[in-house]
Amino acid sequence: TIGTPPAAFVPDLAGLRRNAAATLLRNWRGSATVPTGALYPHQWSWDSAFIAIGLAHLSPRRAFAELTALHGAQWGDGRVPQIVFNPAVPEDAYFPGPPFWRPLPRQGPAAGVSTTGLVQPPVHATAVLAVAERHPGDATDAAVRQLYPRLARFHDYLFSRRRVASGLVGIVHPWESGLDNSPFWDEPLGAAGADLASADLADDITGLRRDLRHADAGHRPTDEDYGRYMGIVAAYRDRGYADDDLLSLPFCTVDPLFCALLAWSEHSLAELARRTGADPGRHTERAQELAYQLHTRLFDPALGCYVALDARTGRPLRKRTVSGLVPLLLPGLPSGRRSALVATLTGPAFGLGSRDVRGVPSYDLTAPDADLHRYWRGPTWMNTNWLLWTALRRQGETRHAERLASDMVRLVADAGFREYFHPVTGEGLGADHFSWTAALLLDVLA
Ligand code: 9WN
Repeated sequence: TIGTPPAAFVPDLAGLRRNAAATLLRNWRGSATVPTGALYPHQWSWDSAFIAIGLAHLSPRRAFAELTALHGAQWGDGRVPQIVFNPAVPEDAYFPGPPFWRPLPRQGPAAGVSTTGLVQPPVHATAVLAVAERHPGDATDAAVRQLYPRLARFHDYLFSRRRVASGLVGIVHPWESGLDNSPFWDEPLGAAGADLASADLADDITGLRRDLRHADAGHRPTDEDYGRYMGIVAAYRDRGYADDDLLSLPFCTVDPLFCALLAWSEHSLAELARRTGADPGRHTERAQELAYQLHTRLFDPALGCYVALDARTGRPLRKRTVSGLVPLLLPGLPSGRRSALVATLTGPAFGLGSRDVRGVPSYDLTAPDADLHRYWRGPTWMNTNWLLWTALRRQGETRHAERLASDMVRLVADAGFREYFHPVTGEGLGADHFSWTAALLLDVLA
């Protein structure tokens, strides 16, 4: 009745935990977990790392199995692929499916294993360490001994083959950032578009896209984005996914989230090395060197966050995106950096703690081109929120961390285990039964 205050929000935490576990079970395919059944019917690299962090609360054996399966598709050159295709799924169930990525080169995966030729943000060593810390024992020691050399080879690949712009590590496709249609990539994609005009772009991109059968077109990247994504892959594929002369590729950028996760995971790798009797020193050194480059080259004091860099032109890509807040995870931030990032996080652009904003949006809410329904251009995502929640706790920002955790719980309690959420209304967007949403909620509720 009028005048009655709304009931206080009391989430059913036991029910949420049960449903999160059920979501992960539903998406398990025998050796790994799909991000969600229809839209993404294969194994994705950074999804599996987040999923393992959640599985650690249910079954450490399964958590290690998830990451072992992923690393079974590691390439000869060390790269851990963005997607491992499930041979039991029809090749046209996901676009672009296996045929588009062929031929895979000699330095690719083992014979009979089908993958893409890209990578995703390296959060895997951190996931392995998280599972290991929660479950000490012989089985964990054996899993760590098995996974450590593979994780180290992946990082070796990134540090040796993907180094661009004085020591920073680059990406060669928006898909490698994990934040595919982030506003960061508008400018470099626009420039690539001109070069790609004559490449083998499909005429009927809409007809080929499978995502549009499972999600609202207004929540997804556009056809124009897809055309460019395909052209950039084609250029990389046609040179055998070779990483020589990266700057001659149509797209080559440096992303703050990618570099911050690599530096963070390199610290995790140092701890995993210690546990296996290997030398942690080289990992710590690499982590510190990369963090130094990130802190000195990518922080934009006027925006109050880190920005990306177009490695081809040397131009900074000056936007406030959630990627630019993720370096808050790193130990040893330069003086004043923590408070600058927290001010941005809690200011009007991201609105953490404000009554009108749910979680941390993927893009600056005050930007004229923010689109609160469309993928990485505004909506709130559980994985980036989990990274920031972790960062806030590590930096001793307990009050903000608690507020973020309660926003995350409430979003899921209201809208379900959705892929992403409207940052103002909390409406669920994209796919449902989304694995990392379930996994990371389990971790927040632990
Ligand atoms: C391309 C699986 C993946 C996530 C990415 C997210 C989305 C794929 C797509 O889904 O990307 O990799 O087809 O749109 O952007 O971060 O890993 O959940």
